Amino acid sequence: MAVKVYGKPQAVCPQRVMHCLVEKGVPFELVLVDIDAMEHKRPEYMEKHPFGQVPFIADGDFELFESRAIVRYFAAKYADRGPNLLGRTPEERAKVEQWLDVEAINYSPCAFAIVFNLFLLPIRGLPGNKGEAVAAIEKLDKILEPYEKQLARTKYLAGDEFTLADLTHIPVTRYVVEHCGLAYILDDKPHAKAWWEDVSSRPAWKKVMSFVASGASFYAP
Ligand SMILES: N[C@@H](CCC(=O)N[C@@H](CS)C(=O)NCC(=O)O)C(=O)O
Repeated sequence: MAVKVYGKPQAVCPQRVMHCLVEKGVPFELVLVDIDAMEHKRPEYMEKHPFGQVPFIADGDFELFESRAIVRYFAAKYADRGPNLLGRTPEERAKVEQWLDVEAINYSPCAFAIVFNLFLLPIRGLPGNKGEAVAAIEKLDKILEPYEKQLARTKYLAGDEFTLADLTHIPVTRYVVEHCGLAYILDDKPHAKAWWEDVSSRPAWKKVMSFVASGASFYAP
C-alpha cells in the first residue's frame, strides 16, 4: 500500500515530506486536507493530528505527524535508496541534526513571517503587516551570515553531500525567493546563492513542483 501524505500540496510542510519521498523514489498518495477550508481542524482529522496541522502520514499501519520527524523516518527507512540524507557516521549525523535544528528554530519561523505577511495574507486580499515583514527580512539577512560562512567551507550545510539539513529549507525558501521578491537577499552571499541555485534545481524538487502544479493525487517514480 502506498504511503499516504495528508496535506495541502502548496503548503511548505507537506512539500518537505513529498520532496523526501521523491528523493528516495517512494510512491505516495496525496490526501488533500484543505487548510483554507479549515479541514485540518475537523474532529476526524484531529484524531490523526492532535494539533490540527499538516502534514500527517500513514505508512501502512504506522502513522506520524511533524514534517521533520517524518522526513527523518523516511530517510532512515529508505537509507539504502537514493541519496544518503542522514549522514553516515555519528559525527555526520550530528551535523545534519545541528542544521535541522537551526532550520526549525532560527530560519523557518523568520522566513515564515515574511511569507505570511508578503504573500499568504495578500493573496487572500488581506493586508500583510509591513513592519513585521521588514523586521523579519532584516533578521533573515543576519541569520544567513553564518550560512554564508558554512557554505564557503562545505558545498552543503552539513558537509559535502546533500542531506535533510538542506532539504528542509527548500520549500519555505522558494516562497521567500520566488513569491516575496527577495531573491536579492542572497546577492551579497555568493556561497549561499550558489547553494540555493543548486538545491532548488535538484531533479527531485523539480518533480515535486510539477506534481503540485499538476493537481495529481498519486506520485509514482
Ligand atoms: N512543526 C509542524 C508545523 C506544521 C504546520 O505549521 N503546518 C502548516 C502548513 S505548512 C499548517 O498546518 N498550517 C495551518 C495551521 O497551523 O492551522 C511540522 O513541521 O509539521
